[in-house]
Amino acid sequence: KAEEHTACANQDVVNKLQELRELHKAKLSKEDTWKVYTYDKAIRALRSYPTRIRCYEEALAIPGIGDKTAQKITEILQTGDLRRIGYEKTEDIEAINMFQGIYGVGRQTAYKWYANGCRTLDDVRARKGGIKLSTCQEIGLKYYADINSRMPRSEAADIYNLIRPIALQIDSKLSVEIMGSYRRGKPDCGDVDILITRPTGDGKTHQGVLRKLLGELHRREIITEDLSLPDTFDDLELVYRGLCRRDLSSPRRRIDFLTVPYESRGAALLYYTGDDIFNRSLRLKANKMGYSLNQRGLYQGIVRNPSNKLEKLNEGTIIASETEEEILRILGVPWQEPHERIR
Ligand code: DCP
Ligand code: MG
Ligand code: MN
Repeated sequence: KAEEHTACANQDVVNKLQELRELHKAKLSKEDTWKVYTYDKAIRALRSYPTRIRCYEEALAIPGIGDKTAQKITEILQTGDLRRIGYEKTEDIEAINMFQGIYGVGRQTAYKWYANGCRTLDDVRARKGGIKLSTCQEIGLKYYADINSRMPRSEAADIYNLIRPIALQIDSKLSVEIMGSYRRGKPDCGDVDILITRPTGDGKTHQGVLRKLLGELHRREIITEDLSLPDTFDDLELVYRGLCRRDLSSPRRRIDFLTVPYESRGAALLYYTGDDIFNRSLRLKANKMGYSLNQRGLYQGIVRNPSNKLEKLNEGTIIASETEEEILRILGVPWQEPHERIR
């Protein structure tokens, strides 16, 4: 039972609102940020709404949907279209969205390139306006089409099944798992997310494994480009991003690795399974209860600087991290199978 198979009675409405959301997402004003938030909330509400919406009043009665969104929903229901999309879809926004499809290009860079006169990917290739690209961005541009297409689930499985035995050859006690949209059962995946950890017992850790594994995957031409390597391979928690391919005739695919100490396995499973919206709501719930949740664990008693919430004045103590069940139980969230963890 995968995400896409969960029938949504108002899928066409969701699609149009999603399209409008993406257009606002590309803009910079506070108002646009607020609109993205509003549409996210409405889309979430619509996804779990069981029946076809009949009229404006019915839409307005759904928690999370306000007057203006209800009007838009009515327009989509009546005309099959949303005029607002046309108004928002200006040439600059389309170009900026396209530039942001280049790996490593954020909104600021996309705007800068537009201001420098770039309108197409060819303009970017020609470095129009004297723009400069980082190594990552060059790779992102070169494999633009590959990176921006999703792979069938079976291809993600093939890539994982190539990598797992190679990792186990390095250390047979490793736990190597495929996460992200694959674990949620999606029929297509944007990338391959792999979690590596090692049950303790003989005193050894997975330290050093990622470096060896990446070396081996490069040698076998499974990994073709690195996008971001850890600063040092000495830590137990490492993040890697790169490109890989199943075989020489396959497109390049994005691949991510995360390694964590075994005590953090539950928190890492929870984090890396997602989806990102589910994670955000869990973190919010944790914060409201006075806890703090990240990929390492659930913490209690973290004191933050009131004028800079990002600064921790105290590390707090870890109260759960080994299993997903334990973390969800403490948060008072009923158990949800991976395929149910969707926005
Ligand atoms: N994640 C998160 N917040 C982010 C990015 C990621 O919580 N900003 C977590 C939840 C994601 C998981 O990491 O499910 C993997 O990230 P991906 O970007 O690979 O997303 P998915 O695998 O869910 O989807 P896709 O098929 O697009 O890769
Ligand atoms: Mg993924
Ligand atoms: Mn990923």
